[in-house]
Amino acid sequence: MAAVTQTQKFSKQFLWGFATAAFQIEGSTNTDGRGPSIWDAFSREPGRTLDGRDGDVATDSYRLWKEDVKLLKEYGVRAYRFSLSWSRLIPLGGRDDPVNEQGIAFYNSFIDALLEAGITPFVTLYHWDLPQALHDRYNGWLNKDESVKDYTRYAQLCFSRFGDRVKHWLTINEPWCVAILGYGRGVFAPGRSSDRNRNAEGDSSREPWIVAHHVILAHAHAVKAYREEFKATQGGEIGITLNGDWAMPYDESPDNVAAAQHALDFAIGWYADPVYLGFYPPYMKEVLGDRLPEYSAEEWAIVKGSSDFYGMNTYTTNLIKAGGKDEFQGNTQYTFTRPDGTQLGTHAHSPWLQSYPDGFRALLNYLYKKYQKPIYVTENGFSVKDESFKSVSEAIKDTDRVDYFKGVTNALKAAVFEDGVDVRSYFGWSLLDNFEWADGYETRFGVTYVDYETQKRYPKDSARYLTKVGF
Ligand code: GBH
Repeated sequence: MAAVTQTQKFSKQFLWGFATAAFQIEGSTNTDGRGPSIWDAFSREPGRTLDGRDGDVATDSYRLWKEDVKLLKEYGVRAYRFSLSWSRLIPLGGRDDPVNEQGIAFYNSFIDALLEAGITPFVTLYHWDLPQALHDRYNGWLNKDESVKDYTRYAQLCFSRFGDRVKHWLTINEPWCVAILGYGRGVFAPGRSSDRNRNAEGDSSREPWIVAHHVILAHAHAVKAYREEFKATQGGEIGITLNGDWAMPYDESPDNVAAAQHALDFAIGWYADPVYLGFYPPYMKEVLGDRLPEYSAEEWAIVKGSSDFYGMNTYTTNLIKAGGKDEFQGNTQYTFTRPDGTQLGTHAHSPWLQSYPDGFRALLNYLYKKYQKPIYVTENGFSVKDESFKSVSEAIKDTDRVDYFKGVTNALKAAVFEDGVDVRSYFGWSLLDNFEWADGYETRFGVTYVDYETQKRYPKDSARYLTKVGF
């Protein structure tokens, strides 16, 4: 691949910035009328997070949001991606439950401050924090009719209260994680799986596929409501955002080449094929049989075409070998070690993450060709190894993260300017170090270091680097 010069620039409309999610930064879980979410209780259970810490304070952004806006201004971003806490807006979550006006007021002030600073709000409706009351009431996402109706009403509330100013909506963040990590592996809230050492309830062979089926439907109904009731007057865009990493055959053997496609089918096609193409990947049907639920004709009509763009969260590339019994990976095996024993890239703190910029470019090309939609890169980032064990002055010299962003932004430019892929945003994950789910606070993804003792924020070199790229 030819080298690309840094002088090529994106258009003024290109939305670059950073991303966060409500539960990972807000804290104040019991303030101003917020109701509990499934992550509140889950993160407080002993053994659920690596460092035993929960989300009750996080980066304290519910209180310190003005500092976050100040940082965004300092970094010169054009856009900021954040999520709304459902249970802050509707504490009990349901369609007939009361709205919390204090929650509405909080996000109103926040959105207004962003706009005043010339920063475009890019809003996620659901980043994994289901209202606890809905889980207690009817088992949350396992209940199709109730969850679809309640989620749609929640989405409508957000469109009606914020849609005069918010023109970029994401329905669901990474449904793969909701289904597999929440209901398959049981490592994320609500913590359900077949593993009785880990979880008291659940069925890993069935629930993930059912939950995903319902989540897609809920997404599709929210989009339908937006298009029918809001789009004409508000003029915004709406879609889903999927996690998915590039999959490369371990070697050129036909089995491994086929396996790489199978890995993509289970990680991405599971959602993208229904939403953009109107069917489930045939390979998934082959593996899961009748455990993969079907939609009725009326449901397919709502699901197919239910995203205005492709929302892409990506972090790494995996080498794929055929075989193994991990159904969640489509019965393929993932590795970072090449046949000659070398590593694909630089190790992050997260065991599942290595840098590999060519994979980022390849994934953009694959998705654009297959789904033929403009792509919004809504998350991409790197956790530097052992960053939590360094002093602040050491940690902010985050060379591995700078190198990662250097590689990826060059790959992005190559995909856009050489390959002709239509990419419209780039959000680095994350504005701040924050609550990294089951990892607690030990794993840091921020371009800003957070000292959790004082809540002081320290820009890292990577923040400066992306500001300089400037897009
Ligand atoms: C994103 O997920 C999230 O949207 C964000 O909230 C999070 O903070 C960020 O990334 C960093 O982790 O080995 O089976 O457990 C990234 C997608 C998919 C990456 C699952 C980790 C682990 C698979 N994630 N993957 S497994």
